[in-house]
Amino acid sequence: MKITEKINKLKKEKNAVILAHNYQLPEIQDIADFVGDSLGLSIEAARTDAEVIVFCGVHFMAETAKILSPQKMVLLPDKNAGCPMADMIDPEGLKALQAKHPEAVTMCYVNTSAAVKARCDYCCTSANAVKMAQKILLNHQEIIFVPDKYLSQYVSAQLEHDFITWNGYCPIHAEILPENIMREKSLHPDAKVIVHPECKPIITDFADIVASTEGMSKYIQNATEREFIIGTEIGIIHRLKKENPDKIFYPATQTAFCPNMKRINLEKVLQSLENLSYEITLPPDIMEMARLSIERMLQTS
Ligand code: CIZ
Ligand code: SF4
Repeated sequence: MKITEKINKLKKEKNAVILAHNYQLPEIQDIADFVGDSLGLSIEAARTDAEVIVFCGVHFMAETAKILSPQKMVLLPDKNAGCPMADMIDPEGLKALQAKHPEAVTMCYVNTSAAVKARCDYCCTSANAVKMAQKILLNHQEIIFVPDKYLSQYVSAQLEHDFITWNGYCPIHAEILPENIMREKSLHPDAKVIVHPECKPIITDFADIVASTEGMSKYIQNATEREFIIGTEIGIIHRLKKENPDKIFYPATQTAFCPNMKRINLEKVLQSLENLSYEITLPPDIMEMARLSIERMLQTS
């Protein structure tokens, strides 16, 4: 039996669903029941009737799914699939920053651990960060926005409001350089440049469109243009090609490759279903405290 058949058979036996992030390997996206960004995957995790969720993404995303579906078993097929950006902040560091700004409310990017989310008032994704901040600003002046300094600079420029920030960033998106974009633009002058807000401001300032991965997918499906230079993790290109067989995609750079996202492969998904590994567990108080900020994130989608 082929490995994909084994996975599908076990999936039925265990009443499991496979969720895959947009940055996962093509074969993982192809076997998944749902492919999306962390916001879409969280919504799907909360909505599914399955008893087991095999979460093909990184650790903080699986934690978010667990918080939204505490009664379900959430599995991460590789226990070392983490996010270096999420690891750049811990609850103690955030607590110290909050102590310096007692009047401020705290918004965290979804790329944070559950323990950090438990100390936050709001959580956002790259798809709704501008909207969330705009809403919060109706009632509050001071916002601590952690941990991504580039996302916070991007939102700050959109809203003309300064945030209290943290020195975190995505090492993959930060490595997308102006010369990469310039090179692709000189080879494909008609291509639209579409980049992620985790990129440095010098990249987001230059781009035609700044969007989350779901934003990119939506924009491109509705676009009349045919060619696109993609400034985000290259895993998304598989999905974009499937959705738009008549359009052409050029990665800004092939080095925009997140090794953590690529840790999961078909063998590990099969093992995960066979052994029900690696189960995500969280202390009940952390889940309870983190849930509020995540529910606010879901309300602003
Ligand atoms: O929110 C997500 O899933 C991430 C990390 C990126 C994006 O834009 O989808
Ligand atoms: Fe984290 Fe960047 Fe990898 Fe996304 S692409 S999981 S933000 S390191």
